[in-house]
Amino acid sequence: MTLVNNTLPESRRGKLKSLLREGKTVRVLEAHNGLSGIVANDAKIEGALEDDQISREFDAIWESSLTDSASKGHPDIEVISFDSRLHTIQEILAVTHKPMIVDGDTGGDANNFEYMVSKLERAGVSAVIIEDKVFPKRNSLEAGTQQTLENPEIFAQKIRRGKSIQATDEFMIIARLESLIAGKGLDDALARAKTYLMAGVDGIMIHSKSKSPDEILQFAKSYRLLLKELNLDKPLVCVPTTYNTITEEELSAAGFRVIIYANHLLRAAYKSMIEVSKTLLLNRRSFEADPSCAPVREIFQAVGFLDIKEKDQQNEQLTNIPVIIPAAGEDPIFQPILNGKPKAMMEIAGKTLLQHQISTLNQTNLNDITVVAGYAHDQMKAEGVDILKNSDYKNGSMLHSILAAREKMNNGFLMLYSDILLENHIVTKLMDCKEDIVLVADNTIQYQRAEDGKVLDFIISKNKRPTGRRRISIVYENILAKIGNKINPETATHEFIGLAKFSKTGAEQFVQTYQDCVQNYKGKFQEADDIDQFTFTDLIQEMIDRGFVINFLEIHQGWLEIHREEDIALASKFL
Ligand code: SPV
Ligand code: MG
Repeated sequence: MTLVNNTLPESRRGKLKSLLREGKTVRVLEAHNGLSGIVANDAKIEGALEDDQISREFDAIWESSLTDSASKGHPDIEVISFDSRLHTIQEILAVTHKPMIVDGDTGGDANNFEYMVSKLERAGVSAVIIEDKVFPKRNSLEAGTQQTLENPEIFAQKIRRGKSIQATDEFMIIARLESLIAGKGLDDALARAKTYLMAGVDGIMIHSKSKSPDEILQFAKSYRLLLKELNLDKPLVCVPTTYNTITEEELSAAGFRVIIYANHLLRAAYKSMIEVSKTLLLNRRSFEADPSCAPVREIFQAVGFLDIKEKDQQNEQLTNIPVIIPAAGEDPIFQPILNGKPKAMMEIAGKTLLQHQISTLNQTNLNDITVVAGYAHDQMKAEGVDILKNSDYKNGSMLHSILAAREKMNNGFLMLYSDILLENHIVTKLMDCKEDIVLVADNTIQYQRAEDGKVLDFIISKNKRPTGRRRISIVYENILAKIGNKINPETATHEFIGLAKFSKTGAEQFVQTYQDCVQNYKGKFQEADDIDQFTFTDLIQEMIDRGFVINFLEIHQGWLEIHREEDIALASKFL
């Protein structure tokens, strides 16, 4: 998650000074682009270690000239322009919240340095470290490289100019001593430290490429005395790349207040890249390289793509998801009172069944409603809905009517049987479900037997719940194992109420499975005697059998179906 790290320059800039003021030894890790910035910012270990409970992370980020240059395929010789460095710096700042220390190389001349200070401070950087070499410097780590040190007075003047230009008290300018790198010895380093401290620098970094920490430990000892002499308290910084067996604890005890791991993420990435590229060449496929690669999903997680996916799903719910009401069939039970009208036009409590459904849907912001009419379609009338004709309604099941509205399914949809009355909260809860396919399932049959002979769409839940306690769950991890009206009611855990939600992905899976079944099957199919008559629940069962996860939202009552004449009186009461 990267936007969570969003922080303003003024909130970040002072953090390094605060950590130092608290007396903390600041642990810093290098970053050279946005992704490595996220790693440095977010890396954390927590847990038990040798009887201790530990929680460790990095306190700050080092924007290194070596790794910034190398990641651009260039040597570390100040050939990468400051603008390009600033681009990397901004890239890292945009996705992190920890304080940043920038490797300012030599800082250029005093004029250049003033602009550098101004731009870094404005960006929210906490400190810049400049080294006392002559521009264009050479990286310090390679043995035998020619190193030219700057005149200490000229360098001190650069520090004074930088300090005079910064706008806040929070920004720090740290002077990096290259005497040990250039073979000039401890005395030169100490003399320079004194000059720079007197010029007003905020801290000193002593650099070394020795395998042993001895020379920097010796320097630290003398530095302590120097601070005493000058009556100052300025933090000492080290970069233990070559003398890497000394621990943070030992460095801290020697007086170092900032410890920088200056290049490790880039080196780690480079080593892995070489290994993986050779493994691909060797095997001429990627299978063998996979253990050396992070799963794509982990990268998605790190850069915030999974959050985007979730937000998109929320948007999808906010936007008007289409509702499809299949209402094409003829219902002989009600014909005496319907006088040739479709069942959806049945009057209950002063409104048609369809109008009741429309107002429930509208109250949950669902206004894109398509009714699929068949029998007596010219009598199907309602305000604010699209009426789609399925002329072939006699030859198929309700599923075919649902699929007649296929072009409404592209971004997900809701499906509602046409003879169901619902309380609004059921639709609201369904809209909150994030899974790709969710059916609404009533658990009443766990407490009360289904009426004898009544044909219901039974469900068997994958995770059987302990029964006996009445409860309504709005936790959506419920998964279907079976659905159909031929399931033994004794083994059923729920009843499908005729309302379901499909996300964009769920709708794609639903339509593809339907098309595959229609094209490739003949004769008996799931509970249907013939594939031509297969129903919505048959298709859902087929999807379960094919390994798709079908979720259900568990409810307890709050809805009614109009299947028999006596349901009309019940419905009037319900409404
Ligand atoms: C860097 O990381 O760019 C440094 C430290 O300046 S070093 O490479 O050790 O010089
Ligand atoms: Mg550098």
